[in-house]
This record gives sequence, C-alpha cells and structure tokens, in this order.
Amino acid sequence: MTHITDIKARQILDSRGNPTVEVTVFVGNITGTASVPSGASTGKHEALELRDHNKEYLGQGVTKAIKNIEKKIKPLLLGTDVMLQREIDSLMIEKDKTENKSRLGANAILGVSLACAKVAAEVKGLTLYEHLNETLLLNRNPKMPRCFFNIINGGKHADNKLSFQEFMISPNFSSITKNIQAASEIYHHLKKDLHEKYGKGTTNVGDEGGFAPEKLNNAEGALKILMKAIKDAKYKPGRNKNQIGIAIDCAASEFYNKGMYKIDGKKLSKEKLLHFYMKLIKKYPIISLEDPFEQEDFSSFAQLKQWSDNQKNKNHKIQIVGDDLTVTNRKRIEEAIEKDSCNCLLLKVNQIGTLTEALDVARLAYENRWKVMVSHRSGETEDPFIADLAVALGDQLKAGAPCRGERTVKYNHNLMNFSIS
Ligand code: 2PG
Ligand code: MG
Repeated sequence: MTHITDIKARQILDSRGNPTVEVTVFVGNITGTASVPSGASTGKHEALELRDHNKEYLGQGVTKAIKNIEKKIKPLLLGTDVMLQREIDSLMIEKDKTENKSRLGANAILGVSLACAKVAAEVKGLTLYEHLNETLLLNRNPKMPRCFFNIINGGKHADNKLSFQEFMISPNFSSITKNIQAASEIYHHLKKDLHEKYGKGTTNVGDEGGFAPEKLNNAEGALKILMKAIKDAKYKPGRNKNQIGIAIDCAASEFYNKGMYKIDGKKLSKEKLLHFYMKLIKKYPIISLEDPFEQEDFSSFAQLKQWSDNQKNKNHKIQIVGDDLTVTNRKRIEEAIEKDSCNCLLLKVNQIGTLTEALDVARLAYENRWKVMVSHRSGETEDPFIADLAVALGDQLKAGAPCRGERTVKYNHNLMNFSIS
C-alpha cells in the first residue's frame, strides 16, 4: 500500500521566532514530516508565503495556510499514490490556479510536497537523499556537496552597517568531515580576531549564525578579517584544492534604490559597482558571487560574468549565482540562460513552492552547464531536508554558519552520512 491515508498540519516557530508550517503525511502508519523555511531578503518574484495578517503573532501567523492544507489539500490528495510526486504537485498547482501560489499559499503547498517525499522514501526503505536522487532522473550519483559557511552576517540578516548580506568561507578538502572541521576552527578564530580588533560585544550572531559586528562597516574590512582568521586557524586562503575559498552573497536588491547602490556609506552606479567587484576578485580568493546586482538587471550580471569568463588568470574566473534574480523559477532561469547572466543556480524550494518544480529547474541548470547551490533560508527550522537534497544533487550547499541548531542540523546530518564521498 502506497497511497496517502492522512495529512496533518500545524503551526510551529522558525529560527527567528516567527510561525511557520509543519506537515505530516501518512501512508498507513508510516509517516513523513517536513517544515517550511522563510526568507528575509526575499526576491520580488518568489511564490507567495501565506500569512494571516491579523492581530496574532504581529500578523505573521500561518493558520490560513494550515486551514488550506486541512480543508483543501487533504481532500484533494487522500488516496493518491505517494510515489507519484509529480502528480501530487500538479494536483496542488491546478487547485491553486495562480502564478505565485497565492490562493493556497506556497508555504501550505510546499509543506505537503516535502512531507510526501519523506514518507515515500520511508515506504521504499531508502534514505531521503537516495529517494530524491532516484526522483531526479539525473544519472548522477549522490555525493557530498561542497559547503559554503556564512560566518559574517550583514544586510537584512543583521543589525549592523554591512551592506553585503553574507561573507562565506568554503573549505576545499576532499572530505566533508575535514571541511566542517576547518569551517568551525576558522569561525572560532574569527571570534577571537573580532574581539581583539573591535572589542567585546562585537561577536553577537546574526540570523544565519555568522558574526554581526556593529563596528565592522565595510566589505573590505570583512574580507580582511576573514583572511586573517583563515590564516590564524593555519589554513591557506585560495581557490585550489585543500585551500579555503571565499564567497559573498551581496543580496544587492536590498541596497539598490532608483538606479544607485548604497553600499557601505557610499552611493555607486552599476558601472562603479562592477569595477568594485573586479577589484575585490583580483585582491581576494573570491570563488563565488551571488546577486551582485539588483533582481531585474540581467545584463549587469552578464557583464560581470563575461568579464570573469574572459580573464586569462584562471583565478579570476568565478561563479556568478542567481538568487533573487532567478528565484528557482523556470521562466526567470530561462531568461538568465538566454542572457548569459549566471553560471550557478541558487536552489530554494520555498521560492517556487513544490519539490517537482525545484528538481525540474535543477535539471535545467545542469543541462546548461550551470552549477546548483542548494540553499537554506534565513528563517529556518530543525528540518534537515536540504542536506539530503544537496547530497542527492551532489553539488553545493549553503546552510549558514557552523553554529546555531537550525544551521548545524544540516551539516550534522551530512556528517552522519560521511561515508559517501
Ligand atoms: C539568501 C537567503 C539565504 P533569505 O539571500 O540567499 O541565505 O536569505 O532567506 O533571507 O532570502
Ligand atoms: Mg541570496
């Protein structure tokens, strides 16, 4: 028996203390439970997260989404074969009938979609990553992802003056165990270095577990102290094997206004910002830049990518990641492919709202020789789903700092599977 016999949903709290959706899908007495994350620097074109907008929880409650699961989605899916993920997701999309899943709520739909995958894996007797890998039809073996640890937080994720949202390190050893160890050691050296340079009270952490020092107020200051922490921890910053690369999520839409970028106290045109990135790439071992320009500017992304592709020095050929630009949405990704704006897709399941659509665009990205970086949201839960998804895709994972339970649960989950290389 593999048909859905019951669906239950409840409101739980996410890592920022806001309500979110948790769903359990039943196949007889076998269950799968999944919860839905939530972003802060959300792209304009993301699927809609349905919130109550009433007096409870400052309007952030998700009881409408829960009701939609109980009253609309459950009757629709009872009796459906849980192995048919595509059919399940299509039924919900058809019932919703909107472009951005605003009728049922992308949070309602996604909770059910992910919980179905979990129970299907259980029914098959597979791990979730094995089941997802099979569902993907990718012809790739599961593999431990390269991890990106966000250890300095700014932008919308922190109460400080840094304009760029995430400063990440990405250790490049061949084992996940060693990469997590290196990230943790660098993280603790960074804490010491911040204390020494800026004094006490500077190592409080932001939404994703990275430090958010108030006195550190510009991108180069952050890059310099990252380099110091890497060296203090006795690692080598760099772009090669056994070195530590640096990645930035600029989240540029958040500091863009009327044609200008307000960054670290200065106002820059897109041309000046492009030159600033070129300078940083030449000076620091940056391997990946996410959302360097605002979410409608496909052509500035493309200009940076072309400049980087054409560099003779292979160290300056970097990864350009689309997040707010592409929002895990097929149409936006097709536009980015056509305009040659990126070479890596940030994959966030809740930006689009079903697992099937997310897996489809991961395939589309690979067909076009892009990389895929599976990503958490700044508001997370204790659900390690994305850790399995990243292993199933065998590429890259960003899941925050090696600190705070809702982040470490993802890394720890993969450590438990470290026998897969
Ligand atoms: C991002 C994400 C996750 P948020 O911009 O990549 O780091 O942030 O979830 O706030 O959109
Ligand atoms: Mg981003």
